[in-house]
Amino acid sequence: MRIITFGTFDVFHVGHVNILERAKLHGSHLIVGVSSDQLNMSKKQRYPVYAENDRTHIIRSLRCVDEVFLEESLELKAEYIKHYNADILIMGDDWEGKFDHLKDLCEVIYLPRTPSVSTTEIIEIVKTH
Ligand code: C2G
Repeated sequence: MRIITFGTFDVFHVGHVNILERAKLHGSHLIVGVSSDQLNMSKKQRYPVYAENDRTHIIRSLRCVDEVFLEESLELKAEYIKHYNADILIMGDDWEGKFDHLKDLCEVIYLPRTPSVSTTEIIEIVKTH
């Protein structure tokens, strides 16, 4: 089974590694679409802390990850799923229901997020230290 997942993975943390490792358990090949800097700018009105080349480099270095590409637009999920021949789309449950329209293309699974860790919170902690 070929698994695909998406994310910014900015200021990489244990919640990110948990979802990638758990996603990999559903198949044999894990493909990760890393959101581009430009996509983040349009989505969150700010650039990520780590630039896209560094974020893709980190994700590519993980043992559980087989393939990495840059996600240029949120609207291209169907195209990415077809292009990479994915059987299952896996996302954290903060996206619950958001990708159900892709169920005619592949299986869609939402996994529970790791509690109490987020990039926003890490940035706040670092700021106040
Ligand atoms: N995640 C998690 N637990 C956390 C934090 C994040 O399981 N404590 C998961 C999210 O649910 C997501 C993945 O890690 O599946 C990446 O999270 P983000 O980098 O926050 O991704 P996001 O900015 O939501 O980008 O096309 C969709 C977007 O690219 C997703």
